[in-house]
Amino acid sequence: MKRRDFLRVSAAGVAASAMGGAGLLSWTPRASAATINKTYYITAGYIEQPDGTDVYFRGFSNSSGSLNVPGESLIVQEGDTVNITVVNTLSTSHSFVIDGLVDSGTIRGGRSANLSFTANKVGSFLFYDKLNAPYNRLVGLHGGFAVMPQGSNNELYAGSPQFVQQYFWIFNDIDPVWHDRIRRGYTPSTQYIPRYFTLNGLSGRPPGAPGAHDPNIGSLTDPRSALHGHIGDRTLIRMFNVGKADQSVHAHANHMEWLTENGVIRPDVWKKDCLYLEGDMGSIDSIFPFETPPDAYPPVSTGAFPMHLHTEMSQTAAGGSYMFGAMTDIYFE
Ligand SMILES: [Cu+2]
Repeated sequence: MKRRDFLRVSAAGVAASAMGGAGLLSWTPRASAATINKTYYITAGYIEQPDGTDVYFRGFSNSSGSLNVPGESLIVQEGDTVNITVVNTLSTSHSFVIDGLVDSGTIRGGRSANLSFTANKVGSFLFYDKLNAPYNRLVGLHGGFAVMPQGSNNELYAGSPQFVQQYFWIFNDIDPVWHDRIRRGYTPSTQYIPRYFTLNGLSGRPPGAPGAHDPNIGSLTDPRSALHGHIGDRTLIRMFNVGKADQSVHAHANHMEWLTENGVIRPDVWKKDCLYLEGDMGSIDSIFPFETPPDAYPPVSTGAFPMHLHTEMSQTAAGGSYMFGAMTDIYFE
């Protein structure tokens, strides 16, 4: 791989990618199916981690000069024709796969693929690179894809509990030794030791830390991750775990309505504060109901509450730094 294949992603570069995607995703139903066109550029570069270490990533990016990890999410409607062009700007082979919907096969270095499929399954999906599994996915080649039921703007599937807004939460865990090994074209050969934990590509920056309150650097304020709502703004969260570590997703303030597990609709909707999210592409759909927090005293209807993972390791970076892991905030406005 040549030096020019690499992009140096500074804070400014990350700004461009983070703000390129919508934070709070809305959806307007259409009477008839549409044709959706999207181009992803497979690019590579470095993203600075909370301890200052630059770690190598690859992404499905919005331009040949940016690096988006995860790739920008897409929401389409059942029945839409989806045309996706994947431009592989790297010298390595990659693929673009949405299980059950599309599989590009191998896209060799320097080549492009024009994919077309009908979005004939509703729900939450991951697009990812299935080659060299799981390594290409782990180093950043993944993103969220959703198919809304035809004519609906408030259901996960026909007849599901309803919501008024939706987000993707894509979790990853990062072993920088593996990432560097993949950069050099080898298969990782050491024990997997994740040192960084991300939500939608970013880690927490607690108050006082460099980058705190910067939505392009910290996951606590990233508009793709932090939930914002008023009482009653029921919020669908489409969660994926592209990393290898199993996680427990814990929301404060309200219990979450647990709708699906690994793509399967649950027979009953349970309300839980912790949801078990399997590693290696586990998925969950849940609704955060934005109800008046039942346990706060004195009673409150506004304020910020955390969402974090319940493995202690996932709340750290670089083997120690606490509160620099996979977390965000939930803002009652
Ligand atoms: Cu907790």
